[in-house]
Amino acid sequence: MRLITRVRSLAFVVWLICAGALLALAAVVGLSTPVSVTAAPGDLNLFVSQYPQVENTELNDCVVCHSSGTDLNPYGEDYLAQGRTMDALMLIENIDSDDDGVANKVEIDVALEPGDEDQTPSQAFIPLIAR
Ligand SMILES: [Ca+2]
Ligand SMILES: [Ca+2]
Repeated sequence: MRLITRVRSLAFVVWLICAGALLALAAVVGLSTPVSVTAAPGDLNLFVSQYPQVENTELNDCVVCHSSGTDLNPYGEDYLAQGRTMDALMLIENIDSDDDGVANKVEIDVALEPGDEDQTPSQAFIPLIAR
């Protein structure tokens, strides 16, 4: 009887150690995984509400804020940093999130991605667009 009780106690201790190790592993994996943000349908609806001119363009898509999968592009990061609201969209209109030399709103007006530095309007058209 004593032996059975000891074996059960030992099994319980081993189970506790394994469970603790699994929890520690899960915590390490969780902490080392980059934070990703998934666009809520509300974010895109908000964007299209603010900029209805993009409704039938490629900007009516996750690419506005995401570079790939759930990774945010610079515009998405700025939008997130400002609180993911209509006010956030307006607060980041006049900055150049992707550092391509053109303000976000100017790019949005011509349906180019404000978070993709490889998409920028021709420098010759910028004075006309920015009016
Ligand atoms: Ca830009
Ligand atoms: Ca751009």
